[in-house]
Amino acid sequence: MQYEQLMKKCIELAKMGEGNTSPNPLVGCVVLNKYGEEISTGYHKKYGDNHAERDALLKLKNGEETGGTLIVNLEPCTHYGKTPPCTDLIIERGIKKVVIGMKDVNPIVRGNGIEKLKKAGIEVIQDVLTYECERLNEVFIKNMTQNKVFVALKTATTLDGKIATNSGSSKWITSAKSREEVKKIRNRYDAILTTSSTILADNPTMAHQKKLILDRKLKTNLESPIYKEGEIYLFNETLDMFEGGINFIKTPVEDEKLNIEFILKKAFDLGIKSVLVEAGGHLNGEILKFTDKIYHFIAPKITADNSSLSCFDSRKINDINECYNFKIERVDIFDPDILLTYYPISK
Ligand code: AOF
Ligand code: ZN
Repeated sequence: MQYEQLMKKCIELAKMGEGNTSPNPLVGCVVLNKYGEEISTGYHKKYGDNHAERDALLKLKNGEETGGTLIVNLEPCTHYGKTPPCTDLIIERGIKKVVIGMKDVNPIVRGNGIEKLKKAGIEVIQDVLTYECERLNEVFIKNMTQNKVFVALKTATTLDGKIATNSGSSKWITSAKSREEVKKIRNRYDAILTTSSTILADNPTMAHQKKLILDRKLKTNLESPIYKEGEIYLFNETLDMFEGGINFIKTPVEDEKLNIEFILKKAFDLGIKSVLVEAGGHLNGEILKFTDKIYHFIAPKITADNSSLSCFDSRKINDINECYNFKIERVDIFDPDILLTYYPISK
C-alpha cells in the first residue's frame, strides 16, 4: 500500500519517454534515502540512453542512497546491453530495498534481476500496481511475449457511430481539443496505418515518421500530402520495389483485399513494434480481430441517417452473440466530446 503513490510517480516519469523508447519499455524510477525521503528520480528518455534506475542513481554523488529504497515499474535488468546491468549499480550503491511493479517479460532478464538482488541481500517487494505497470508497457509485453506488432485503432464518430455522411463529409465530427489529443496518441506508436479510401476521401497529412499505406491498386496520387513526409510503406498487389522514396511492398490478396496478417507481420519484421490504425469503416472492421486497443472519440451529434458511414463495417451478422466484445478501460472528456479507451475482452 505505502508504495503505490511512488509507483504512480514512476509511471508518470516513465510516460515522459513516450514515443522515444521503442523498441524498449517505458521505465521510471524513484530513490528514497534510508529515512524514506525522496532523493532522486529518473526515467528512460530514449532508446539507447541510460535505463531509468541508472538515470536516477547517477544523479546522486554523495552516497546518500546507502541503505535506501529504489522504486521502479519494471524489474531491473541483469544483462550487458547498451549499458551495464542496473542490478549491479543498485547493489554497488548500497540500496537495501527494491520495489518493483512487474517482472520483466524480456527472456534475457525475466526473474534474473529479482534473484540477483535477493542474493545480494536486498529486500525485494514485487507486484505493486502491476496492472497499471502492465498497461504502461502493453506494447513491449505484446512484442516480447508474442513477437507481434501491437495494433491500436483510433476512430472519431457521432453518437450513432458514424464517421461521415454518405457523400463523405466528415470535417469535423470531433472538436479541436479531441484532434489535439489524436496527435498525442499518434506519438505513442511507431507507425500509423491507413488506406487509399481514407486518402482519397480526406486527403490527410497524418504527420508521423512512419506510415503504412494500404492501396491495393495504387489508386492514390503519390503527390498527396500524406506522402510528403516520413518513411512510407505502400502495400499493394503488384509492385515490390523502392522508388521515389517509397517502399512498395507486394502483398498477397484474398477476396479482393490485401492480407492483413501479412501486413502486420511485415511491419514487425521491419522493426515496427506498434501501429495506430486511422482508417475508415471497412479496414477498421477487417482489422478488428487483430486489434489490441481502441481509442474511440465520440461527439455529441447524431446523423440519424442509416446511409452515413459506420466506424466498423465489414460484415453481416444475424446473431447478436457474434459481436466483438470489449472492456471499457477509461472515459476521458475532451469537451464537448468523450474519448472511450477499450480493449478486446479475450486479451
Ligand atoms: C530500457 N530502459 O529503463 C529499463 C530496461 O537495449 P538495452 O540494452 O538498453 O536493454 C533493453 C532491455 O533492458 C529491455 O528490453 C528491458 O528488458 C530491460 N530494462 N530497458 O530500455 C529501462 N529498465
Ligand atoms: Zn537496466
